[in-house]
Amino acid sequence: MTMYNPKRELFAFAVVLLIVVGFPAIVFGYQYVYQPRSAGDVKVFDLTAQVPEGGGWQPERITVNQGDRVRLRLHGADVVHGFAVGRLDVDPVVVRPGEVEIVEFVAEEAGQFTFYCDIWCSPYHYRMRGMLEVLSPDGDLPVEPPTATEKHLNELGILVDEPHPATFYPTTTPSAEAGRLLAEDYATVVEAWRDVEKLRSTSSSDVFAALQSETPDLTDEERWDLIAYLWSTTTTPKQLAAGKRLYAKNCAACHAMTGTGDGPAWEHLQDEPQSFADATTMAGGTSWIYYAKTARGGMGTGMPYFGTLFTEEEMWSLVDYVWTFVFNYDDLSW
Ligand code: HEC
Ligand SMILES: [Cu+2]
Repeated sequence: MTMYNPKRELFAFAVVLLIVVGFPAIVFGYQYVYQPRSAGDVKVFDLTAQVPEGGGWQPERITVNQGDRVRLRLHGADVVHGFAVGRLDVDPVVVRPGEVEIVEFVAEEAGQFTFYCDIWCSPYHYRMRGMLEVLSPDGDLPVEPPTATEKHLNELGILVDEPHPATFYPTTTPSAEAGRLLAEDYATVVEAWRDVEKLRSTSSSDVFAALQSETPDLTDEERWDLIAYLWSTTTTPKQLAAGKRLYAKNCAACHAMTGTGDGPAWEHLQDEPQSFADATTMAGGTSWIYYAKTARGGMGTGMPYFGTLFTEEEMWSLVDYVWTFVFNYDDLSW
């Protein structure tokens, strides 16, 4: 005969409890705690696009894991906006009021990526930025290696905000093609200057000063043609075309399509945008100064920063393009 054993009943109860509660807990835990850390999840986010005065992007920060497929449902709340992500291969889309746009991509690279509006939507349009964080498999957010700009600013002590009036500047528009023809007769001088890094860290005013002694029998105008040619050797037509596209979308609202600094948005700004067509200041600055200013932005001047939006190649295409307001490359045989 069996005796009622309270101990045994307790044991049976514990076993049943373990099966009933424990098993789902393990499955649930695996799926919801462990699984999202592994690659290949689909993460869906609703993102509202609104002018910065109305709140900008909501939410402003999105965090996913490396390898996740990210699906963004973009809701247009007020006016037409554009959605773009810097340094990622994601096609920009237009977000219209009252409509929902879907953007989908795989977050292949860990790091921080700025998403922004690429359509002029308000005087404060440039504040319409948010952050996409992609965590590495161990849950870290990799620290970005210092960019070329930061290295250069620190090592060479580039003064981004100092005025840089030129000692020498052209009074007519120098022609790169005229300079190219002259260059054939001044091969040794030209060869010594044909160094991209040297040309990017020297102002054209300083190059002119050096050419005064290196090419004593040229006129000032001819020296400037030679400089326009030297400047053209730091870029390519393809780079300039890319620079022009980026400029039209991101810079022209303030700096104007003509480079003269009086784009439609200039009156909302703290300071007047620089005129890239003004050789008296442009010739006094270096390409590195213009790169650094574009990357870092101004200090409370209204000049936005673009360093987190564009790749280094895109940044240089912009700087190269800005020089076309000073030098004429139009009829150059490249
Ligand atoms: C919202 C207006 C605005 C936009 C957009 C803008 N800028 Fe500017 N930018 C300014 C203002 C204002 C200044 C002058 C004050 C300063 O230097 O900080 C300036 C100055 C500059 C300078 C310094 C020129 C010098 O002589 O030192 C560079 C270079 C420049 N901008 C490049 C760009 C490029 C390239 C873009 C587009 C990718 C751009 N800016 C977009 C407003 C703007
Ligand atoms: Cu906008």
